[in-house]
Amino acid sequence: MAQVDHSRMANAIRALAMDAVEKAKSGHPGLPMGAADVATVLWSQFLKFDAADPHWPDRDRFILSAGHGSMLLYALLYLTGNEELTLDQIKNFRQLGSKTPGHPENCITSSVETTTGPLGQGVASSVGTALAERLLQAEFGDIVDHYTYVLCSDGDLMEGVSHEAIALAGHLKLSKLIFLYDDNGISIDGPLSLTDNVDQVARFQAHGWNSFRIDGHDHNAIADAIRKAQASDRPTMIACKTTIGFGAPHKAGTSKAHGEPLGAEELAGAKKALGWDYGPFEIPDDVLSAWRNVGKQGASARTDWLARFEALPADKRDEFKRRVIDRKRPAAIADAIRALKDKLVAEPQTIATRKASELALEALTPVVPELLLGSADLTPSNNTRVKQAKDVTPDDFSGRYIHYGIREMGMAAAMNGLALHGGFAPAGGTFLCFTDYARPSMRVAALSHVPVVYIMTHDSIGLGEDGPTHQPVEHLAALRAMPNMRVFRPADAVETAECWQLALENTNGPTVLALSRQNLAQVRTATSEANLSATGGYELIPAPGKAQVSIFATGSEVEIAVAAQKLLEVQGVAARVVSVPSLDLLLAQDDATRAAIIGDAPVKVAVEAAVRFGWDAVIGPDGGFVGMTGFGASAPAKELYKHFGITAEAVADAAKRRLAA
Ligand SMILES: Cc1ncc(C[n+]2csc(CCOP(=O)(O)OP(=O)(O)O)c2C)c(N)n1
Ligand SMILES: [Mg+2]
Repeated sequence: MAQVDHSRMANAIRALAMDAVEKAKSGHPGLPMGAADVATVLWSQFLKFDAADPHWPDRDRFILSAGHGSMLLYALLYLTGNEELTLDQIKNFRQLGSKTPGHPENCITSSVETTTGPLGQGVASSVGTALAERLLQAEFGDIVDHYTYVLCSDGDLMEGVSHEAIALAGHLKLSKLIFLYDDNGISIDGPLSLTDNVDQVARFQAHGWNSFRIDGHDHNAIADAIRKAQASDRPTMIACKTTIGFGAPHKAGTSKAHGEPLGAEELAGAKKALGWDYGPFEIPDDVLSAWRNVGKQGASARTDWLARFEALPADKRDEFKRRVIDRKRPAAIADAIRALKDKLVAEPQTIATRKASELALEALTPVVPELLLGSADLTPSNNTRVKQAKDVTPDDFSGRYIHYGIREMGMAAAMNGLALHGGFAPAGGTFLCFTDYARPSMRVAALSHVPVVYIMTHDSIGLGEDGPTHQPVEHLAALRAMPNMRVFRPADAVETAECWQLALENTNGPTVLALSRQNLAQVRTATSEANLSATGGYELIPAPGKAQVSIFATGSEVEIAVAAQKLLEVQGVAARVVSVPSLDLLLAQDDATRAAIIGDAPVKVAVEAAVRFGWDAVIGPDGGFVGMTGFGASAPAKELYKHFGITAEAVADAAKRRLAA
């Protein structure tokens, strides 16, 4: 077979990127053109993959953190013979229904490892990807043995989350994590010198990485650098000096190459300069077949791997298959939760729901080995650490507890990488208020259907003395507004157990558990086979007779609703209480189910120690709402509830005023 020159292979990427962006009349040609040499060396000489099975569990992961350069990834997938990424898909770049959306989305294109586009997210999630590899190797041995490569840009490294990510990776000595930094000195506004003069190589070294600079167009230098990175005992960042839009006669090296079609003339000039004498989307046979061979290079490694996998003891093999390949949760979750509920009904507990969450985790840990707990430095407050959990350390990856440090977004992004890698159900904690710090990664999880659990404690003014900086008021509404983000706020220990079951059984997206700091009476005192929280809401207390009032409440305010119901009963008003552990899940029920739960009492009142936003869907614009209208204050919790008027009396009054109207 005739050898095809490296630069012709790289030019195939450049040409496809130019042509696809030109046809779509939008997109980013600059990065694929600049990073084509780096990508060609990596994919043709190092990346362990088999295009025939893009989901082979032990493939090297390639994460394009600079998602705007998506055509680089699509070109590589097409050229190497990935069946999903046909030439037609490239021609349909950025069109509705294509496998080639503007930025890579793992839930649209199954061969894309992770959704990127918000700069920094790929860099940060890759820490979880590389960590998953270490953890699984500690558990399953050498059937897990791969690298995680990240192609990142100036923007990725300017984003704050990159700090959290590289600090965590450096601390954990994730030596199989390799960053290829597209060091082109250009961002949208112009040369980087407008805004930044960080010495990135020194910065990474300060974070415990191995890092150095190379010429990103010199394929021998690139190959040497990757070999050095592979041999390192630390994660490695290779700063690859490149020219954005390499080959474009006027736009190369300028921000004009970043994010718009080159235009017919510039495109023709670039092809001429690159010696690429072919029409739009045309790849000459020799180049295509060289790339197709790259796609087949990993076939024998995969066959070997399959043989080693088959030779594993049956229980290990089945467990690996369940967790990493089929990604199914254990059936034993339901039994463990039912047993816990029975125990709680037999011996009711007045405890904070954060403590109830710990009880649920104690029950779940033995039956859900993929559960990977952790906290952003609030372990004793979040109650995330169960007795069984051992810490993960740089020298021992056999543990199941991660101290993420004070890095909320870094944690949430790493959890995305851990879950997407396969093998783990990550669950990480912080205060509910600090979901703001994690939100960009939480949004990526929701958008790209990543099953992770956020253990968010201190969920209202009920946290008390820490005051308004720590008291969430708008967070529940904000999280409920996010599509595919499930939000639970359980009322007691029984509901907390039910919500944990629902969180772990939801493999289609992320879940927030909003948990109280303060103790709550157990309102669920009867045994129930069924998971009552599964419809988002249910009638906790029926009205004595025909209901005149429905009271809706979540979490810590359910006991207030229960007290209000009693007050009203004494005054001759028949009220029912509906517990709503998940408002979003209730609203997502079919019309009949939702209507039955909401009921037809003429007066509706909701109570939640948060803002009203979102509740009108249940109580209507004229319904009564008892909650917060502004920020909280620093004082003991009980005083705050009185001060802000979140009391049983206020709920009963709101109902009576409406009955009288
Ligand atoms: C969080 C976030 N902020 C802003 C953007 C918009 N954006 C896309 S690329 C980019 C910067 C481009 O510079 P660089 O990362 O160096 O990429 P290059 O132009 O070199 O390809 C920006 C600001 C984004 N995608 N994500
Ligand atoms: Mg740049």
